Amino acid sequence: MSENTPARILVLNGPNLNLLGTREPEIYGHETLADVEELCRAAAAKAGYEVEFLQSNHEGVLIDAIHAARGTFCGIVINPGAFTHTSIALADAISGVQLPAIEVHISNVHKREAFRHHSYISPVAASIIVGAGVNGYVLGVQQLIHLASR
Ligand code: CA2
Repeated sequence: MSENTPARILVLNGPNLNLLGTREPEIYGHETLADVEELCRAAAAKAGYEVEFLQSNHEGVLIDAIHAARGTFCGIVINPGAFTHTSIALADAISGVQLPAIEVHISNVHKREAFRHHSYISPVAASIIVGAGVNGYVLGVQQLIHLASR
């Protein structure tokens, strides 16, 4: 880790991900968002990193959290939910703060409806993890730590 890089990771979750584990288990699995938070904290702690974990159904709340991450976090793991496919504003926020962002999707969006195949976030993401279930968040945390350690 370089001297000035905070050992803190921001994990963001977009709309409806608060429902994780309660509906559509065939697509999103049985783990809840609280389980995901625990997985992220455990993966980060192994390398001496802390996690701040936030879910919001509101685009502006996610954008404000991204803006506030500058200087405080080494990067962002983000599952933008359906904002992935709609939000230029979220993409602009990520490119604006110049922090590495790892885009995570629990499901393999490319196996699903055509409208899920396009992401406004992917062009501004450092890495993209798709279809690995909730383990994608763990991979995202590990990838950010890898990037911060270079
Ligand atoms: O696969 C993913 O992680 C998604 O980002 C999930 C989004 C979807 O709009 C993206 O296309 C792919 C939806 C999140 C909604 O999560 C729910 C979880 C359980 C029950 C209902 C919704």
